[in-house]
Amino acid sequence: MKVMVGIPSYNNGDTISFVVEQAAKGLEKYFGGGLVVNADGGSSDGTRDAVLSARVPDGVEVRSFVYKWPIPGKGSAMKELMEVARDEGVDALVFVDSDLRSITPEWIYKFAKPIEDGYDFVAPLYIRHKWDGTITNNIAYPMTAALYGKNIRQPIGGDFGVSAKLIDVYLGDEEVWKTDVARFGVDIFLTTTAIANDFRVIQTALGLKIHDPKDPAASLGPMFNQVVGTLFMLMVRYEDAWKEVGTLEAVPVWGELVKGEPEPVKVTLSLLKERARELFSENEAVLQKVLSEETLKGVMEALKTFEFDDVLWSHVLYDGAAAYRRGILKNAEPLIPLYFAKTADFIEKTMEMSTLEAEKLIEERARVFLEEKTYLTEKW
Ligand SMILES: Nc1nc2c(ncn2[C@@H]2O[C@H](COP(=O)(O)OP(=O)(O)O)[C@@H](O)[C@H]2O)c(=O)[nH]1
Ligand SMILES: [Mg+2]
Repeated sequence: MKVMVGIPSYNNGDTISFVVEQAAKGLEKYFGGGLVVNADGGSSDGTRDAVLSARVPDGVEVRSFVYKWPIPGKGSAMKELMEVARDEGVDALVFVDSDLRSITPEWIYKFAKPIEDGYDFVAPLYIRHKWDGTITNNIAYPMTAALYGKNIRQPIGGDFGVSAKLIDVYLGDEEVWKTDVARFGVDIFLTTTAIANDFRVIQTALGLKIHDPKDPAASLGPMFNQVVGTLFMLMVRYEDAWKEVGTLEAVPVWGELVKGEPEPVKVTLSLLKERARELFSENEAVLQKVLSEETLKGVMEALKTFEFDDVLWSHVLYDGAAAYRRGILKNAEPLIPLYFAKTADFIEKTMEMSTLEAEKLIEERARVFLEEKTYLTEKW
């Protein structure tokens, strides 16, 4: 089987050579060699030199290029990595992030082998610190579960295995790459496209995910906007794939998940609260049009106490999706303050919990989103 590892990067000079080396070892050990390709966004910190000077075994070829697609972002890098994979006629493309510090050679096997076994899309299943992945835990996971009925725990984990057949579908629609799919919308696009088109999907058990984490209030606003905007766009496109779904289906897991407590992620709670209130005031006029009267009332109360339950949160996202469909909401930006408020609630509730205990709350959230789905279908 011909396997390629694709690595998007932008200023990851400190971490990327480790990723290249682990990937190359995996290719050599499990597939007798292969191709590692880096698509860079024009880094100024020597990222590409770090890639090209990584020490890799014989039989592994390493390439690095700066993508040409005019939108700067992770998605543009992944688009052009898929074009390379298609031109090279690879059977499986494995995407891994360039800031991963817990990747091992086995990860490459775990992403590529299920493709050989007939799967088209391999989602990662790893343990992340309870405060890492707040967009995953608050939005991407419960929304994907409730809408499409697939229990994929890490729909935007960032690392994926994809088949050649699926690559053709991703690249088939040029227009979509002119949207936030070219940025951080890419992960939810890859996952949703695979499930909505009934491709064979599996999760692969990887252990811990350790990477350069982000403090939500300081740096996750734009990412939220790109992920949620793309999710709403895909809801319109794939309406027929989710509207009738009323149950949550388990998605098979390849391998065994190892347990462990990941290194702590720092979150500034006071900044989340402060930014939630500030940005809410700035966006209040549009939110009055987007949210139902009851949801708006709940949200205003939540901004006082930072008690923000899952029913209310699901209504915020469902109101947002319906407003997006009607053109009342052009993008997800006005919802950022509510994501911050919901995240503040989660941080406070899980302050004393282990990651495993916090995990139970997140699973419960997916169930609530599914129960509340009629709220969405009535408004849609
Ligand atoms: N080429 C390119 N890669 C990017 C860009 N932004 C992020 N990436 C890469 O996408 C991957 C995930 O980004 P990261 O910031 O770690 O996001 P997170 O882990 O999802 O919070 C990393 O490998 C980044 O280098 C970009 O603008 N251009
Ligand atoms: Mg990262």
